[in-house]
Amino acid sequence: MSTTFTLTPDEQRLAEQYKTELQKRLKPKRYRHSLCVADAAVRLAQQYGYPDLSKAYFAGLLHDITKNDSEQQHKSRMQQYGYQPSDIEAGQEKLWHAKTGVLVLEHEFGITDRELLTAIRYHTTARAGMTPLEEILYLADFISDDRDYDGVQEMRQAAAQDKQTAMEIALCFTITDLVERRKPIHPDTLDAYNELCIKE
Ligand code: DGI
Ligand code: FE
Ligand code: FE
Repeated sequence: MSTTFTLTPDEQRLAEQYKTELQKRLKPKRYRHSLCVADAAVRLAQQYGYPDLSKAYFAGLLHDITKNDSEQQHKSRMQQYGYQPSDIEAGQEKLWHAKTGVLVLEHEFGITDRELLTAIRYHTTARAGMTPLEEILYLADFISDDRDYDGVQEMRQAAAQDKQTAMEIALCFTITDLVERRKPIHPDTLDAYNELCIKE
């Protein structure tokens, strides 16, 4: 599907401000990933009939804003803004950026849009009962142009054909990988997987 999508002049100014901020916070590879996920989120929003393409774009752009923060930065943000990580979260650094990203966007960027914020909060683990934007961001993160893992082509094809199948493949991929590496699986990830299995 073609991407004829343009931001309004106000949104464009905001996007430029966010990009400047992202370039300060992220390594070049992660910055490029953020731009690619923003594009992928717009494409999926168009394919799945999600109406707010700008929101999909901003969710993609901002989703990894704290990804390159240090362990100490994550910990002090969680403490400062009163986020209590669960036991699994506390031991899994990879999960922190989805939570601290939301804290930064809420408290430092003044973003109040709950739909955008929850999409970012659950972009790593997924959860049961995901909103359309949460699913779009979750999948956009898997199929963005910068991704090159084994199986990315099948993942892109699935996302283009059917959202539910794509979610199943993505969750199975993640859970299998975590099991192989003997990593704990976040309950939200298992809830998302179980929900899809039960729906079949
Ligand atoms: O930030 P990205 O690299 O773009 O992607 P992401 O936010 O989806 O993070 C992927 C990482 O998160 C990957 O190393 C696996 C990890 N992860 C995802 N779900 C879980 C998880 N790690 C644990 N321990 N448990 C999970 O349920
Ligand atoms: Fe991420
Ligand atoms: Fe990402």
